[in-house]
Amino acid sequence: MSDPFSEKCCLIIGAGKSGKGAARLLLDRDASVVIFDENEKCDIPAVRGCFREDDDIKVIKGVLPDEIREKASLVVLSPGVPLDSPLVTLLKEEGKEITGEVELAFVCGKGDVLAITGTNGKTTTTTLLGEIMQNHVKERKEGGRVFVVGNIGEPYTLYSGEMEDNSVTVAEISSFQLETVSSFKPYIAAVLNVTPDHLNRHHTMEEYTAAKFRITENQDREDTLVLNYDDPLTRSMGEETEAGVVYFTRDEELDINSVKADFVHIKGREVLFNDRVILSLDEIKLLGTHNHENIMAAVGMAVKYGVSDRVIRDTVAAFTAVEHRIEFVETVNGVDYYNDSKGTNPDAAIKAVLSMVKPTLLIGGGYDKNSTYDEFIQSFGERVKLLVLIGDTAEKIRECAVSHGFTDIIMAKDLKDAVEICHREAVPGDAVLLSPACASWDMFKNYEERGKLFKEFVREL
Ligand code: UMA
Repeated sequence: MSDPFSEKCCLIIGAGKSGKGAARLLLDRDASVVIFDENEKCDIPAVRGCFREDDDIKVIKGVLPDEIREKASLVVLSPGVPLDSPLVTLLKEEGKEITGEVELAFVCGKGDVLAITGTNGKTTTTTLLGEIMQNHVKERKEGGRVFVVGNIGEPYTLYSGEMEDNSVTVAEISSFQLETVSSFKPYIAAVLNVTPDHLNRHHTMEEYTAAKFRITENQDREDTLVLNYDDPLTRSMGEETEAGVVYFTRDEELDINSVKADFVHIKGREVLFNDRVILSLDEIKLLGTHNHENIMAAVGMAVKYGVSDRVIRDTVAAFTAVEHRIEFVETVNGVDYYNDSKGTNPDAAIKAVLSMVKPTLLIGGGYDKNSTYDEFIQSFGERVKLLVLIGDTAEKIRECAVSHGFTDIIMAKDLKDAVEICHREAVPGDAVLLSPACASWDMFKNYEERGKLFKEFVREL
């Protein structure tokens, strides 16, 4: 059978990681490729430099010439491109075949796909499950490679071409990526939680939740969907999916036999799959009770995949925090510094705040995603002693804090200034936490850059 992408004219929108990954995949399948980026500041030679000289690829920025648009027979959207943007609307009106980077990767990939979505906890759960699967394939007869891809930062398309039938792909999938799937069908999927985020893109919670549900839309009874029973939005997905359901819950009072599904749950200090003890919470190194949910989700997925209890237990016990997620940086003058740059929405930042055991100086603020900050401020309790604000949302968060009676606030010029203010104000025994409750895009390329700079500034103190 001929390759459906061979000699196709493909237009990729967005010259970021996903756009480049999709381009590589399509070029390797003999397509001709145009990458278009709407940002006038896009560095065309740098993007072109990511490819071989003989690759059939053009890079264009600014305004898309009509003839390129007309010639395109397949359009691939990067996750950051909204489906209601003027360009996408025009392409839809013209009847173009439009797909997303994850859908393209799935169609071109091979092997088993384990996919994780949810507002928070995706990166930790994906990384943990990735390590469990690495240890699993090392031991099993058929071997195979494990790919940990997706929203976590490694574009899925970059690896699809390397996948074999015995490959295992562990994919972190965002709501942006799910908006453009059509045949994506993970063997095992998880939706960890759904709380308000990205409402500037999805407009309403209904649309955002519907995007998350798309992770299971092609699953059938041979597949598994792991869901958080304690979150009403994810719990109700269990009634709508065709897949077999595994719930996880932190509610020790819940009678799991009253619900027709498998359960991962906690009894005392033990994590169980139905009646079977898998591991003890005393063995884990991850900070914060919210991580119990991430561990339970990974356990549910791994058990359903057939990983041995021993491999699951040993891997979870050895697992430490992922970069940028309540990551311990250094102790300076008796003050502990934590980098939670991945706290890109109020709910994630609340989890970080609640994990702090010392009086905390909190650095917050960033890009405005139309979030509200009341619950974030209310979570401070006695823990947060000073709030240092940066970025576009600084004033909005300050007003919200003051309306809740929290007035120990300093407005900083930038992240470096915020770190220096905390260094000046903290006393031995305090903690400093960067957990902005906002995306980074007003001041930084992404949350990784924000987190790395934070660590640099701390190490310079
Ligand atoms: N662009 C356009 N037109 C638009 C929008 C963007 O031309 O309408 C261009 C921008 O000018 C830019 C490029 O598209 O040059 C960026 O594309 P992108 O925003 O899709 O970013 P990528 O570099 O491809 O990174 C994406 C994910 N980014 C987003 O979803 C915003 C990364 O997730 C992911 O790691 C990467 O693919 C690999 O899969 C980041 C993220 O912030 C971490 N995700 C959000 C989150 O976790 O909250 C969803």
